[in-house]
Amino acid sequence: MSEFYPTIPKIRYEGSKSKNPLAFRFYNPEEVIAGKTMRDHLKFAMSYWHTMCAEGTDMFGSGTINKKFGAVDVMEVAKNKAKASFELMDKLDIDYFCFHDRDIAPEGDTLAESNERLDEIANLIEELMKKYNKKLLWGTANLFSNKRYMNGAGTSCEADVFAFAAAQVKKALEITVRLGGEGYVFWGGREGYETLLNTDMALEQDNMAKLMRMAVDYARSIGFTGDFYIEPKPKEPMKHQYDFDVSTVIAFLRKYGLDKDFKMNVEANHATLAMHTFQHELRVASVNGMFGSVDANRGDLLLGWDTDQFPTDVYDCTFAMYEIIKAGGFTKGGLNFDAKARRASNAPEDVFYSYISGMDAFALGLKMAYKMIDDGRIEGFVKDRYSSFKTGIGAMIVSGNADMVKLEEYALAKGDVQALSGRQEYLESIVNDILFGQ
Ligand code: XLS
Ligand code: NI
Ligand code: NI
Repeated sequence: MSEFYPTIPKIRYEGSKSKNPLAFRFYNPEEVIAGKTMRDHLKFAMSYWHTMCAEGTDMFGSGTINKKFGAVDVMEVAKNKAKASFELMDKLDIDYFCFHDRDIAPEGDTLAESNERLDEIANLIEELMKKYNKKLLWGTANLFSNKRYMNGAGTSCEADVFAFAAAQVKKALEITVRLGGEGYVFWGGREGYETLLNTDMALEQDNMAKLMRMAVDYARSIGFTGDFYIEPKPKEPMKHQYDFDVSTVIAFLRKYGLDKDFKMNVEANHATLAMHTFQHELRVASVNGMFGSVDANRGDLLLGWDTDQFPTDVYDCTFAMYEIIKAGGFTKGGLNFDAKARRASNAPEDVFYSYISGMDAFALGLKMAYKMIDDGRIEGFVKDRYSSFKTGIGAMIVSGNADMVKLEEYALAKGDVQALSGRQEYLESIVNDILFGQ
């Protein structure tokens, strides 16, 4: 069989001394850490849209990266993309992938034609999954590219558009179930508004919740046992998106009684767009019992949009893995590289260098996060910092046995109290010691 990446060999672990750019230096899939292989801890996934579809277009220029895979006819291109994607996953030893309906098959002139095309490509993907032993982490519907969704999909001001979106979600769910998907994602790209002058926010949000309820009910009725996720993002493409950040989404889910049906798919670059850290968003999801999956990437401090760069910052990866481990690790979720090579990184091998850089960075993050946990100094410090809530007046507060009168009595008797140092710099240097000390 002819290859789409003939110059790329299977990428193998060669250890940190290797200078081979087409090798892993830190990601050793079968290495066991805390009772689990790195492969199972990290559950890496390929994003179909960036990897197979993104051609390097930007606001000022056309594509720089050829993703036609030697074909001309749109369906032939789609088939070649499918084949190339499995070759790529095989060579990179990535077990999972994620897609939007329109990534795998181009939209037709009618919904019926689009659905037929989807079925045709899904047949091929099903075969390839068996052949290469790959799994679907999650599926989703693209409810943002077509111009019919310019005012939103589930939050559109027009019922026909809502109905069309629902039909698209139904089909995407069917394909996800058929391919054994472990999850289904809602990312509300156009679910928001540009100006309140033309927007009925209350109705839009009620309708969005209805679409989600219908989707959950339908999916369960056709045997979907995976997790549903919402992927928060504050803006882009809309000025304001309803799924702003994890906290906002949790409030939405609770308001509509959907909080037992959804978890979070947290994306690093979306966190930073919301003026949070990746770690913050993971922590908020985790403390609310809603941690699910991750879209790994990074933004650029100097740019205010979703640059979707491959994650290579080891501190970020370490703190992210620290949160993920503390949240119990991935169950049905995984680590999807929602990331793309830069526009100017346009040679076929660049996509391999990109994935290798991200996979190695997260492998390091995993190792370092366990080093932090095993070291115990950080956790010990936090425990100690809150120790006054273990006994005496603190224990009364925690158990709900304090009231305003008792607390005033206590405070009056004390006369004054002193707060303790937070020791941020000391803790940051401990982290460096754990990461780089011998
Ligand atoms: C866009 C989102 C998108 C979702 C899937 O910013 O990250 O790619 O992950 O619809
Ligand atoms: Ni994403
Ligand atoms: Ni994104």
